[in-house]
Amino acid sequence: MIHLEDTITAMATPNGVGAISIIRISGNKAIDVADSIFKGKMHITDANTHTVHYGKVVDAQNNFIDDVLLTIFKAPNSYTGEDVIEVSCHGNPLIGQKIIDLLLEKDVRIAEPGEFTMRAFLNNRIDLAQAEAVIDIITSRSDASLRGARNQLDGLLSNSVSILRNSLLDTLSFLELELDFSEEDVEFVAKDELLKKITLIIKKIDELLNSYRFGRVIRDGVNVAIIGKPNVGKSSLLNYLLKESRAIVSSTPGTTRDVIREEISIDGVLFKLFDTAGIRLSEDIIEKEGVRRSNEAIVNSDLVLFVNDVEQGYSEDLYDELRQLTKEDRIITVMNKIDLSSKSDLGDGIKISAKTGEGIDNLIDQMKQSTLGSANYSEKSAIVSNIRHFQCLCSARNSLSDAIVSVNQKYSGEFIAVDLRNAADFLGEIIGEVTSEDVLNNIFSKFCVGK
Ligand SMILES: Nc1nc2c(ncn2[C@@H]2O[C@H](COP(=O)(O)OP(=O)(O)OP(=O)(O)O)[C@@H](O)[C@H]2O)c(=O)[nH]1
Ligand SMILES: [Mg+2]
Repeated sequence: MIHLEDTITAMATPNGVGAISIIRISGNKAIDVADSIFKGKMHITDANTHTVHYGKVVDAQNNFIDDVLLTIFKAPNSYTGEDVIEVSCHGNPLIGQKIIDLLLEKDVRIAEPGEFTMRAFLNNRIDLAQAEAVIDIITSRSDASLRGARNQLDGLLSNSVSILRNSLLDTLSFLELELDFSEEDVEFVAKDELLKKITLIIKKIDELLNSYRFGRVIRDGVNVAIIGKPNVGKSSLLNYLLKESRAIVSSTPGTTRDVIREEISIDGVLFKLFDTAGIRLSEDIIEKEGVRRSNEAIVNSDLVLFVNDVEQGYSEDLYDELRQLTKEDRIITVMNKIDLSSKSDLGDGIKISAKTGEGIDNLIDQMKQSTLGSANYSEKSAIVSNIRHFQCLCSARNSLSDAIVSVNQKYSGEFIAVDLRNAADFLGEIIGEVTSEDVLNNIFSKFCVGK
């Protein structure tokens, strides 16, 4: 249940020792409650919005708890749109907890995870896609994902979706008008005009859908499995990419047994590298388990670097195995150890030496190309990066396809109207114009308490 009338509080900073901790209070009692535990030069009930006040927090017996700075944001100009107080105290969890305990004695309750942001949404400070961007901003681990989340919080996706939805609602209202006059057989919307409009909206939805692959890569990074037979130089390649000697390299085949996970950033995009055990038939229990984990890494990867030793040649049989576990366009074939080879024909694939570094730039280009493609999105492009948004767009698109069938089959306007209404509702779900409480709870429960 959503209780907007409660005043809520939580630590807004991580639990632990730091220079300062911040406690947030939001709701219509926030200012009164804060005033009741605060001794400063003036009562903060008399203070202006967006002002900071120095003073002491004291308990009911006037015992000193800490000296603090208290910041006031009066509704509606606050994060949640309600009266908000932020108390900055010394960064000792004991102090923060004492202050929260004092507040809890005063008809204030602890906030649920994400409840501050949920209130910002319910009070129309931000829409749902923007609220989801807040969690992405907090959890982003690469420059690219941070930029993507910022773009979403700035409303680029929301605007695109709103424009499409409004244009659908416009069309729908004409159609409904026509239905009202159905007796008189007037046509407010010419059917070919209607088809044109729907087709145009589908095209725009497709553009958004197409941005998802890019958006997901930007947001979540790219899982890259380094796969190959034993001793081909997988761990050497990992080390070269990381510019450090992370994995053990040796001339003994079967050196790597477990999956080693490391991250690199290429052009601000996070690539999560998984160095794996060389794949071969083995009776050794540990090695067998290693191979099982290698296969798991393949299944979970967006990209497979299929490493071969040029001297031993390309392993056709392993490629066939790979193809059982992943799609062809996810596999980059790499021919390693070119420094050792005097062959003139080194076969297909990207030729590298994990020892000298030759060809690695090429490989990196190919990794970028395979995941980002020729995507040419600017800072101002609306990009879909969230699977929920992607699914809503797919559903909207399906409803619009149904609408086109209805028009072509000359079904009554009511059928077309239902399809258009569905499409508009699916678009509305993205920005939270149409949303169930379950969806909201599901989204906001992923937040941390205090956000
Ligand atoms: N000359 C040369 N040697 C290489 C190159 N890459 C790897 N090696 C050598 O090949 C041997 C195996 O390298 P690793 O990186 O351990 O191979 P791996 O594929 O991880 O092997 P496993 O973990 O056993 O599956 C080591 O002796 C490396 O020094 C290369 O490009 N050139
Ligand atoms: Mg290895």
